[in-house]
Amino acid sequence: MSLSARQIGPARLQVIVADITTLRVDAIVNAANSSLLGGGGVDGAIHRAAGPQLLAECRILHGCETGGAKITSGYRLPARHVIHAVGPVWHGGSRGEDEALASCYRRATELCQTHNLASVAFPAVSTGIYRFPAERAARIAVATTVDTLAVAPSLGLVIFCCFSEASARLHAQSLAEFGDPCAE
Ligand code: AR6
Repeated sequence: MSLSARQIGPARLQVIVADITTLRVDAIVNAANSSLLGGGGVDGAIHRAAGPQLLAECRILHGCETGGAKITSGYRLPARHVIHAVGPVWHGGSRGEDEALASCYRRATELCQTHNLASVAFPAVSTGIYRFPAERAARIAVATTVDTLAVAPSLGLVIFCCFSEASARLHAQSLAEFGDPCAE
């Protein structure tokens, strides 16, 4: 169920509470680490659901820098692709964490355009094991994605797929600052 939705130009932006591995979209975004070789949290869930071929493809990518993103196939997932984005570990905010988090969302959105994808779902990157403060992360996630939509006209649907009601509320609050409310 969509808790909040806005229309920004051709793109509909939604906030939902769901397990991202269940979504049938062109791409789901993974909150990966720089090895791209799997881990816990949403990364573990995505690799479990996609199956071993995902790890095999990740191995040939040779990692990814913090703030970057790389795309693979989705294998057994309902999603066609996985965009592996590497968020920053939170160290208090003075080590470029905001910029690195924004860069993840920007790079992931740009990859959607490069691959002509029409729908994408983001988890709340860095807000779990990497301890980025949730409210600050939600503002950066929404603001950066809205900004980057201008260079990603292929995208008709952007989903902020939250894992808790609290996280969804934060994303909905940020989204309320942009665009026109949609009919639910
Ligand atoms: N669907 C949607 N969101 C989820 C799911 C799911 N199935 N599972 C967790 N979340 P985290 P990080 C939420 O810890 O902070 C891994 O080991 C979760 O509640 O997955 O970026 C990687 O390999 C939180 O809101 O990622 C890295 O080493 C959000 O996803 C490291 O963790 C992100 O939490 C990355 O840490």
